[in-house]
Amino acid sequence: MKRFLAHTVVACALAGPAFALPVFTYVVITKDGTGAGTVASAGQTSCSPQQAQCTFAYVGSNMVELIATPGSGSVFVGWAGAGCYSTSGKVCYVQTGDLYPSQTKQVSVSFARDPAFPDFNGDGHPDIVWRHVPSGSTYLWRMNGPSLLSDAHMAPGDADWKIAGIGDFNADGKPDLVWRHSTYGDAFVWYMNGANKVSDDFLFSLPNQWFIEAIADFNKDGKPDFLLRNTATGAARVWFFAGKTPLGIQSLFSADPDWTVAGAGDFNGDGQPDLLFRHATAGLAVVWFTQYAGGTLSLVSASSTLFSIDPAWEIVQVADWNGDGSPDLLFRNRDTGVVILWYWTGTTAGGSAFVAQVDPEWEIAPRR
Ligand SMILES: [Ca+2]
Ligand SMILES: [Ca+2]
Ligand SMILES: [Ca+2]
Ligand SMILES: [Ca+2]
Repeated sequence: MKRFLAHTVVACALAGPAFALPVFTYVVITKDGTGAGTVASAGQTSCSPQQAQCTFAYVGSNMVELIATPGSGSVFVGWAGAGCYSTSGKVCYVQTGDLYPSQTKQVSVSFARDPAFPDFNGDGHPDIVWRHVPSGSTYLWRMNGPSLLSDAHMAPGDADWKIAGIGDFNADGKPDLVWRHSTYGDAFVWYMNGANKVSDDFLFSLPNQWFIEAIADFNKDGKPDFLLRNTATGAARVWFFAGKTPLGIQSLFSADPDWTVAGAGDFNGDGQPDLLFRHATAGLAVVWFTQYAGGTLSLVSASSTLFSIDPAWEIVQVADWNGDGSPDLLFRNRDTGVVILWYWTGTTAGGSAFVAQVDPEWEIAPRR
């Protein structure tokens, strides 16, 4: 036996002065849900969005952190499995063992597709929908970050019909357009395949003083919901939908109508869309974090002021443009037509990029 070991690689390991069998904790990470994301851990190769399962190996008796980050167009849902000693938001803590034999711990992480993500060609990058205000004609810009890839005509349009929202209402992974009649308040959804209309459905009819301020999945059922705001009173209601079918409606807040919701996005990374408020004349911006519990959506706390800039710079889209799991802000100067992308990590500002300058006769949809 001794002679046999002497001729193997194993013998080298066994012959060392600190004789010990290496003991590992293998953490098997399984990903589920309709979305995608990465899992990373200090000193380990990360688990890419394409991998459905990964295994990390750890030595020793430690508490290690697994950090989940949703990919573009996805949101983090949660951790499960006996392998997590505890969890804190997107982090799962795993206690590694030091007793022979090596052990395996199972955890699973779930990511869901964000039904409000405006990616029309499925490349993981948000795109821009332009509407010519005088004629209603609509074009798609397929984007790669701030760079235009290609464009396509979407709809001949009608000046009376405005695009009031973008969201995936038939759960085929492709964003659809919500149209609203500017006089009668009727709302229809156009199911889209990229830039092409496939079919449509009636959604609702409400007086136009109730306008659609944001579309997001507020109750985490994977289906887009409406944030409706009364222009006169500032009252806000959330109307949950299952595709084209209305579910319950609830009050959310009432605020000075000068405080508008510029968009919804998950600014604290808990998977729940938050509301970005902007003051129409002062230009201040603040995030209110939301929580959905017991069948009710509520605003739980506010961030400090994100920025205060000239309100001529309007926020026209809130979406993750660089794939780091945190929403970024697309700004448009209503006077010059310049479009700028401003990257954010949560509520911390990052760099910016010039996108385009387009005649202000063209608006970035949706607009009120
Ligand atoms: Ca769709
Ligand atoms: Ca929903
Ligand atoms: Ca959130
Ligand atoms: Ca981002």
